[in-house]
Amino acid sequence: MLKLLGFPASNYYNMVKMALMEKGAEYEDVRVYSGTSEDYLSKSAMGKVPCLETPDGSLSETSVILDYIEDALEGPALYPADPYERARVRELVKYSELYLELPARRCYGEAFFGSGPVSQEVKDSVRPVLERGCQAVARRGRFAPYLAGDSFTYADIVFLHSFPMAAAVGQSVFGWNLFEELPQAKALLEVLGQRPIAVKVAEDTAEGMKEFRKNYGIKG
Ligand SMILES: N[C@@H](CCC(=O)N[C@@H](CS)C(=O)NCC(=O)O)C(=O)O
Repeated sequence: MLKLLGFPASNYYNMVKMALMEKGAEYEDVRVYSGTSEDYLSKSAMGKVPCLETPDGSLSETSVILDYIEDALEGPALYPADPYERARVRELVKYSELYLELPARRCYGEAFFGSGPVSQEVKDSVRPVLERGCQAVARRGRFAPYLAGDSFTYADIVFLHSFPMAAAVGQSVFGWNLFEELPQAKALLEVLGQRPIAVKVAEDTAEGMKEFRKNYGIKG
């Protein structure tokens, strides 16, 4: 059986978990917080969460795992069949990952974990990337009603677990409302947030966040 290694406070873990749930896949949930042991590095070489153990071996890197899920598992298609449309979904996945989630992540310490303010240098490099990331998603997204068009895809799964984090960073670190940069996000997040699987993942995340804070002695 597939094993998903990670923890529910991780937005990347949640992307893979949501994809597995959307596919109706059976999998074992294995709690891993820290990826520094030799055993874990042999499965996820950068030590990052999530990791998916498959019957053929382990995989890391969320977008790679999502591709594997699509290729290997039964269930509703989460990529369009058409090659160009499929690539377009991957493009939107990359925009969310590289230009929303990753820059915002540099400020997570300040935004979520009370670990002191990020430097002005970091702020100066993060803000323009987030701004352009929002503009790119606004230009290339279709919002009809899903990000890539009329079907729910991996672009939605990755956006759902990237934009809200970036928006929270925007608000708390920059006093900046990212929903003004990407006004279409509000309706999209409402549509996505109503999916029963999204509701379940959000509930588990709230619980997982408490566990994570307790484990790491984080207040708040
Ligand atoms: N590029 C990775 C990013 C995953 C990631 O950053 N995971 C975080 C948890 S949300 C993590 O493992 N952080 C620990 C670390 O970076 O060493 C992916 O796509 O899966």
